[in-house]
Amino acid sequence: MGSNRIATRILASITASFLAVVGLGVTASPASAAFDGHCGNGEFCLYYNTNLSGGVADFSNNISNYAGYNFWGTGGGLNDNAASAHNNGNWQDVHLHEAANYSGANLEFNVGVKRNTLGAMANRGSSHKW
Ligand SMILES: [Ca+2]
Ligand SMILES: [Ca+2]
Repeated sequence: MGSNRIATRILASITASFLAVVGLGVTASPASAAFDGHCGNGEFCLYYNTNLSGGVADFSNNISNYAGYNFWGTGGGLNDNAASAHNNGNWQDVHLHEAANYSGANLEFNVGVKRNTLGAMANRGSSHKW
C-alpha cells in the first residue's frame, strides 16, 4: 500500500512535469518569435536608426506604451527613440502614435510599407496599434 502510494505520487509528478513542458512550448514559441530581433512576417518593426538600421524592436501585437521596452538585444529604450519603421504585417494598417495609449499625432503605415525616416514622428513614437 505504502509503495503503491509513492509510485502513484511519482507518476503524477512526472505527468505534471511533462504537461508543464508541453504547455511552455506551446505558449513560449509565438511570443519569442515576435520579439527576437528579426522583422518577421506579420510584425511591426521599429528601428533605432534611419533606413531600417540599428537596433530593432519587432512586435506582432499592439503596444500601448513603449516605456519599459528596449530595442532587441540592447539597453537602448524604445520610447521616443525610433527613427524608421516597417509594417511587415499582412492584413491591416498600423498607426504609430506620438503618445502612449494610441493618442496624440499618428503616422499611418499601410500593409508592407517601409519608412526610412519618420518625419515629424522621428524619435517621438510611444505606442502603435493595428
Ligand atoms: Ca520577430
Ligand atoms: Ca512620445
